[in-house]
Amino acid sequence: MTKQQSVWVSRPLFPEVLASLAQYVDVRVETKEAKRTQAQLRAKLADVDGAIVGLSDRVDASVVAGNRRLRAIANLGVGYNNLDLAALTAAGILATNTPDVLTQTVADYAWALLLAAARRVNSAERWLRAGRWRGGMRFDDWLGLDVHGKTLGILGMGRIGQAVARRASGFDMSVIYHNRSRLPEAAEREYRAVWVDKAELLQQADHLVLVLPYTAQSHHAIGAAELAQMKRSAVLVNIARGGIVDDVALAAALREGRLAAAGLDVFEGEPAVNPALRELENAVLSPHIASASADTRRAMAQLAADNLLAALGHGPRAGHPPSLLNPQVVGRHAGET
Ligand code: 8YV
Repeated sequence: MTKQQSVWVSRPLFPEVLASLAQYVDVRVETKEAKRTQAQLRAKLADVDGAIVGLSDRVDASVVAGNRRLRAIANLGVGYNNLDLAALTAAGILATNTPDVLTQTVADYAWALLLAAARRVNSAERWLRAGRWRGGMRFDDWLGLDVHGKTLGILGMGRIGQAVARRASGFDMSVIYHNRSRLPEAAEREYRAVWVDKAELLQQADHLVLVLPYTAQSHHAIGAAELAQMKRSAVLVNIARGGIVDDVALAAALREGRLAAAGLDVFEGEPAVNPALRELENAVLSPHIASASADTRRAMAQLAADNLLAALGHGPRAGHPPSLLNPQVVGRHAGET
């Protein structure tokens, strides 16, 4: 049976998720993830009603200009700096993301990076694999930094920041955070988290985790000046977005011992990674996998599919996508047939 609507899926997804889409719409799936130009994206979206896109797909005004068919864009991620939300809204295109389903998994991963960077896990493993553990290891080799009992700083205290904070109590840590808006008192009590200004956060944190969205305002929120305010013994963890940290300044600070270590899951211009960072033993690097547990990636994909189907008028939530970013568009289509 030919279905009336078509959707484009910009990368391979779990078969069961694709099957749930295919119940209602024709599905065109790419066989591999690729970085596409604006012109290529524009062509892919030219004759579909909706699409599932990811962070490498930059859907801006040039991509949707003149497209009279496209009704919905479902992003595979909670962060949506790859979407020009204002342009999509102006064009009457519904946009959705995948909040909540990844919160705990990403918070777990922040701790994985923090512990690995502080305790030099990756560097030690490389050394062992290279066959260098031949006995005679010194008692004062491989000294790392303690995590328990230290001060955890969190920049950005949304859902993921709060999940990171909650985990700190098991490590008997003090928690300080900076966010545009303070949490309600009850939440601060629950996480034993104290709001401080950004300068104090930088100066006091033994371990600093970045969990803020990437916007024009947060570009290089951690640059040379901010790194200079941090303790030389501090560990920096970025699970948020490349571009929040000035990678050149960070590499210099790590190389010159002005910062002890870093755990980085995101990079400016990824998948390219600054070669200076790749050379550093005190940087733990991973390829943007904080949300990549089997359960969570499945849940993200299913949520994106559910969002898309609902936006296109199908399924149990028809007309009401669970995680809609621009609800004002819904009203605009009311009355249309
Ligand atoms: C990515 C993320 O979506 O949700 C986000 O904002 O950054 C991640 O979950 C995922 O890694 C795919 O690139």
